[in-house]
Amino acid sequence: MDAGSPSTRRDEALSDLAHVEAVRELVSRARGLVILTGAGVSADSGIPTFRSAGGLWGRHRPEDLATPEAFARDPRTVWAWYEERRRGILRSTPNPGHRAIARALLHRDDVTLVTQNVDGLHHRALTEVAADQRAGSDAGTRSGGALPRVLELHGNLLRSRCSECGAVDAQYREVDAQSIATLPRCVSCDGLMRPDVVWFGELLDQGVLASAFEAASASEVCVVVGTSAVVYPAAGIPLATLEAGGSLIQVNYEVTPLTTLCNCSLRGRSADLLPALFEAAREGSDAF
Ligand code: BV8
Ligand code: ZN
Repeated sequence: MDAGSPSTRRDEALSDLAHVEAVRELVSRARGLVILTGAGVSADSGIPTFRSAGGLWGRHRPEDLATPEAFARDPRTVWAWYEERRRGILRSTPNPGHRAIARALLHRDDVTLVTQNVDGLHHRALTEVAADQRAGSDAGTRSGGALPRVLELHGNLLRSRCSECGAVDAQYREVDAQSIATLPRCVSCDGLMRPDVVWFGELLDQGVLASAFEAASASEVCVVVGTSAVVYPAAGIPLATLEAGGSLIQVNYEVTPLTTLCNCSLRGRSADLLPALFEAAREGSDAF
């Protein structure tokens, strides 16, 4: 599947693994690769998504829980919902899709990972795969050195932040959301702590966002994995690659607003498709 001009851009709903060959060449030879992930990449780790069947927003309205107004109105309920999600994250482990992305990042320094996810699983996968590579149990070329940066657009759920002075606690501490009195408070100013995530109506970290768009505009290929592509400004990142003349590959088992803009849309579970898509990185081949 060549990079293709807009006229060849179409939703080639290539089913599953049988077609991953067609795009592996495009991905492994791209000069600059940006990977944007959403909740779907963590679904195979047992973490509920937001909008697909059985997702979090099916049972709750985002406006009721993931906004500063909701937290001001009822911090106990918001913390109870987030603490349930945090415990789920602590019980989960990175899946083969996270590890495949980690290998790609460790294998080449012109790969940028941008995630909407707040579960920290990409960083855990990077830590695990890098350790395996150092121990020699996982092929790959990167030895030692700092881990590649993960651009977390929407923050990280295992961190908390003071709603008054902004002090961040990077350590996960179990939250007892039984009553207002048991909610966590800031050690510096005694302000109420909140989950360190970006809520609807809140600005993203402008430095992180600028880095994400810069990488997207400089990449020949953007691979979008497991996102319904409805939340902005994150959903604008793949468009930056397209606008700069690059190609768009989607990995999702549903159609999304990006599908018709893709050079190709691989339909299936990311835990199955990503190891095949980034296989070259696993074998340590030069191509990738
Ligand atoms: C802002 C953190 C401005 C909290 C989240 C109209 C147009 C444009 C924008 C807006 C608009 N109206 C309102 C806005 C702004 C709003 C927005 O985009 N709303 C949308 C809903 C219309 N955006 C904002 O508010 C952003 N801030 O714009 O500020 C501003 C300006 C001035 C002053 C102040 C502010 C902030 C947005 C961030 C919100 N926070 N999360 C938390 O997690 O609780 S968003 C939340 O949605 C998560 O981060 C999640 O990652 C993200 C996106 O969802 P997805 O990741 O895509 O997940 P989803 O379930 O939707 O889809 C999963 C997909 O995976 C599906 O397609 C499914 O098929 C697929 N899948 C499932 N399993 C698998 C799979 N695929 C492959 N394999 C599988 N196994
Ligand atoms: Zn404080």
